[in-house]
Amino acid sequence: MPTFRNPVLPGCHPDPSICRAGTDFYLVTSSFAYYPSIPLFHSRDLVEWRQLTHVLSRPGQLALDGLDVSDGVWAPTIRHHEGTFYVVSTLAVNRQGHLTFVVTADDPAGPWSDPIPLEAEGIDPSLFFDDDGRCWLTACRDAVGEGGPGELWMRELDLELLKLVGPTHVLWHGAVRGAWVEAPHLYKRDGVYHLIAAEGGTERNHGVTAARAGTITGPYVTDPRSPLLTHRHRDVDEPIQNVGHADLVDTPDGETWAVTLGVRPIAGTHTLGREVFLVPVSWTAHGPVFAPESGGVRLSERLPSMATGRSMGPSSSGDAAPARVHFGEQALGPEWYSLRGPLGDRVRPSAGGLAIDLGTEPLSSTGVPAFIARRQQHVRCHVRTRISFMAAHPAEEAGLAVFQNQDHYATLALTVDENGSPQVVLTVRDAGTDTRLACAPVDAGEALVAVEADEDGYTFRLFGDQQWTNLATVERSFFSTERAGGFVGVYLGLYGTSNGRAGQGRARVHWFEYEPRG
Ligand code: 6LW
Repeated sequence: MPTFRNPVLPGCHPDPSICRAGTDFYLVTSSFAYYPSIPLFHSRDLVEWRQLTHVLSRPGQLALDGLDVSDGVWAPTIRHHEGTFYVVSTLAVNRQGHLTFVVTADDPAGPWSDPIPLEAEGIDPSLFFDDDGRCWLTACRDAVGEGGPGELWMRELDLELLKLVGPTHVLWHGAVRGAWVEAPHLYKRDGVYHLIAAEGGTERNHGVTAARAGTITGPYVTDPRSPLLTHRHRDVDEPIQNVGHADLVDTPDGETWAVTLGVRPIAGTHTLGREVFLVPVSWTAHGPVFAPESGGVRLSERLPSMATGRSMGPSSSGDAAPARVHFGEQALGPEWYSLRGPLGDRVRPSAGGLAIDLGTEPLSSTGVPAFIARRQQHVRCHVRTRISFMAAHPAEEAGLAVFQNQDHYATLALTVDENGSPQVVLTVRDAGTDTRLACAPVDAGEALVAVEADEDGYTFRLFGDQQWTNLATVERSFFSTERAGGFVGVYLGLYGTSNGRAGQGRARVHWFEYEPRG
């Protein structure tokens, strides 16, 4: 039987939502404090995904400044209705305030509108278009009167005004009250409204639960088969864990598939973040059945029927990324992000390579440091880069970063010592405290540096005297989400900072290479 490899989107792509327009599928994921916001992918077969654009990519559309990396844009939903694409999402502000918004586009490749705020409480908004043309927004909020998890509610969205109207309908409190019911999506099948949700929190207890009703406003009755999909009961050594937060789509030839998030831990920790897995769904009189043959999410899954007969690549989309980027004058690809806002000219491709004007803000700031990064998408991979930089002061540095969040990362940077001699320094920041792990002299402000990652650790390397030297290895679990906290996986990138000093330092990155290793 022809198969494909899961995850279909490797690396940090949590909270997937999917829709179909004709024979085209579109998928969006959370982007947190990374900028641009809300990556949007296109596929014709559900397996091979190509990034089309970002939904929010103009300066000033969202205020991400000051936010923790795991705050920002959470759990967008994408829907297509009568020629218009809609994305609803939430801006999480220091995990306390939540601002829900909607954006629209005629073409998913853009332009997308500016965000229009909606008076919606809570997180994880979704849209459902009923047969009568009315649109309903569902979302999750703290249970009223309980101040805790969780309650799914619904209100009508006036599509002309893009405004919530009419009363709030409380739909459901989950299969287990108090188990963090969130990520609601509503579907209608054979006259029955099916509400599916995530429950159990986005860690080991995560799962997909369901309820159903004969009328849209309810009452919703818990599907006694809940959880419909979970790996919480599985051995901790299973390759895929924490599955949940699913969205369903029907193919033109009548199959249903779910996209869901999951992680691939090693010895109990994961570094790649929550990734997108594709799961077959069948329908019975009781509702959707996830993974009817295997009962769970698999690394190797049967191809969607519309994809059989097409020649599929050996593995999933993430492996198609270009290995070495030379940073000519053309714009950076969509796989590159900054933190909390655009960098303007501060980091720019140029004929001589990527020019990084040192920012005063360090990577530990919650502003917009001079930093660009891409997701780590393979446990076994390496990054290499050649950087020229002559620091004017030991506080100035530029180099490679393995980044989890502003309190938890490692840098391998070119700088100078107290005597002004160039050196490469490896520093680890753990829960906000910096520790220098290694340093080595280099010639005249130029270095070839690398990080090699595998199941055990991240080895930081320096090239000199015709060979690579290992400076130190940081254990892999240090960079895990379990250790760092929050909702994201590792990003690998390039940065330059003067650590608060005034100055005009500029680093030049000749090339950057990201390559999976077998
Ligand atoms: C997302 C929500 C969640 O909105 O994490 O734990 C949030 N659950 O569903 C960010 O991914």
